[in-house]
Amino acid sequence: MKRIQDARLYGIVDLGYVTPEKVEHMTAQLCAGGVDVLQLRAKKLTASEIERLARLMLPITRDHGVPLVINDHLEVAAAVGSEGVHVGQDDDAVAKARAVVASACFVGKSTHSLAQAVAAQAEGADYIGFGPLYATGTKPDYVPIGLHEIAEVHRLVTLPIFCIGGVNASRLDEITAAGAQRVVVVSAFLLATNVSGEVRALKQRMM
Ligand code: 3NM
Repeated sequence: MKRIQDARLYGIVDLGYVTPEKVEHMTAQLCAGGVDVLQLRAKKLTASEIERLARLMLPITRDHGVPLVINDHLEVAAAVGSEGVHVGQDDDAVAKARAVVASACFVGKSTHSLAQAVAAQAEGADYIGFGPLYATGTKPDYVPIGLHEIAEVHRLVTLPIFCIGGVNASRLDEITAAGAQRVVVVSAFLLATNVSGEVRALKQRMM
């Protein structure tokens, strides 16, 4: 199983883009392309439906040695034994997450400013998301933070930092030039004509 510390490319199966029937196929394509970690994110589904989808994904992700992260739903992460769980700023605290999930389960947290990034590290997160860098249809209500704080967040925070929000192949060079070492890509993968090819091409540029 890959370790979160070694991950550079983070994919998300977001049910805003993928229908439940396509979750297994999408999971297989993202893993085949080479994502290092994969999240299940479904803002509008019930916990039991998310649990059902997680159980479909796990044999595929484990076959590829890719950790599966459950977004928001601590109980689902605990029930299915996922390798990771992810919480947002408005969700449960990291300590609450740790109390619910297994000790081996890593905990990630979304951050949208330098102050939140520093706070998430102090709170004991295992990794952070940092963004949204650009305006994104996946989180339409969030104000983009741009690229200018990427270098500073890497000075202030020693955890793995996954830059997120509007990341795609045509922006990757400016994002890495700004100091990003790890990225999350959602819609640019899920909407690609050739998902595994898109992942593979971007992964090569992250190594
Ligand atoms: N979290 P896309 S931005 C799920 O800034 C998510 O915390 C963000 O999707 C954050 O790659 C985001 O399609 C959406 O822009 C990323």
